[in-house]
Amino acid sequence: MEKNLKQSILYLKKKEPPKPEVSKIMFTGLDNAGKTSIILSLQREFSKIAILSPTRGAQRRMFDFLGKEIAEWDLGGQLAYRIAYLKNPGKYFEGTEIAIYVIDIQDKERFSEAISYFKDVIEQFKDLEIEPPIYVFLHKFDPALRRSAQNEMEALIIDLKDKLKATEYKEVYYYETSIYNFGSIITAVSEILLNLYPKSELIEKTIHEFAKKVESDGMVVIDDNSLIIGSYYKDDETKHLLTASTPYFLTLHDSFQYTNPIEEQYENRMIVQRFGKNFIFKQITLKKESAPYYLILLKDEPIFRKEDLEAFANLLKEILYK
Ligand SMILES: Nc1nc2c(ncn2[C@@H]2O[C@H](COP(=O)(O)OP(=O)(O)OP(=O)(O)O)[C@@H](O)[C@H]2O)c(=O)[nH]1
Ligand SMILES: [Mg+2]
Repeated sequence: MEKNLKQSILYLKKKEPPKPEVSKIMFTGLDNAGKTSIILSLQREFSKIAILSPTRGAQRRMFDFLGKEIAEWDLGGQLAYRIAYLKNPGKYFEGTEIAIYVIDIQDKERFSEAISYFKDVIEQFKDLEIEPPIYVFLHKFDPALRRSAQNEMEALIIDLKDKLKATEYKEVYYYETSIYNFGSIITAVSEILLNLYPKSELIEKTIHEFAKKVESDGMVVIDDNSLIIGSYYKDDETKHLLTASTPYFLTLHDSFQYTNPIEEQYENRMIVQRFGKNFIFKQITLKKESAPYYLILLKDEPIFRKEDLEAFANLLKEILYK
């Protein structure tokens, strides 16, 4: 089994030499839609979300995703800025590889304005002769709202989708998100970014094999930006348990590190027991001086063999860095 995987890695390495180019990901939408909050929650900067003010103009951040450089653009959505972007599309929209269009679904009064700006954005893409996929985040679909007004919200969303569909833009995809359901944001952004990454299937396979070997019901591998780079889930319930708890494990890990810097030689592991299962959180460093990755495994027994983990980490390293 493992041999096959190694062969696939070798094959892939020959087939696809690494491309060091930068991918531009643009967050856009009206002011107050929640773009900056989404970005900050991925960075686990929760305290900053509470005191957020409107973004001024275009804010850029560079980060690394699986060895690929990502330029993340957060386009402040206040009207004056939107006008400025549309006047100078070359500066703001040029080179967009992925667009994330955020709509506040709690703000019905502004749906028509959101649709109108969506149309403006695709006009810019047309003029620039680019066709990036647009991922529409139907945002602020909070857990409380899901409980109290699920049907009403679903109806609104169907209507919104119909209107966006009428634009006949080729690639539009939808995600329902909320910062109060961090799992929804992590899952959406991870899926979107993994599309950029040709090796993601191999990572998925490697995780699958390891999970089976250590008899785990489910497992996620997360990078330092809270993004899931691969996962295995026995069933939907396991998926829900793991994606819902992932951000909290990361936050807890952050806070321990903050109060008590963990030294390399100590084993960096947390075990939480819940529902008769063990959640094992483990940090792994694949390459010196680069950001760590994190594993969360759901298992009956809170143990696995060190050799199995090492073999897994080595395979992952092969895929990501060689
Ligand atoms: N209920 C709820 N509120 C949210 C959610 N996400 C963001 N907010 C709130 O929405 C407000 C606006 O969020 P921002 O992230 O600043 O919005 P923005 O899209 O960046 O706005 P501009 O920078 O002006 O374009 C803040 O008060 C957030 O706390 C969510 O999922 N649910
Ligand atoms: Mg903002």
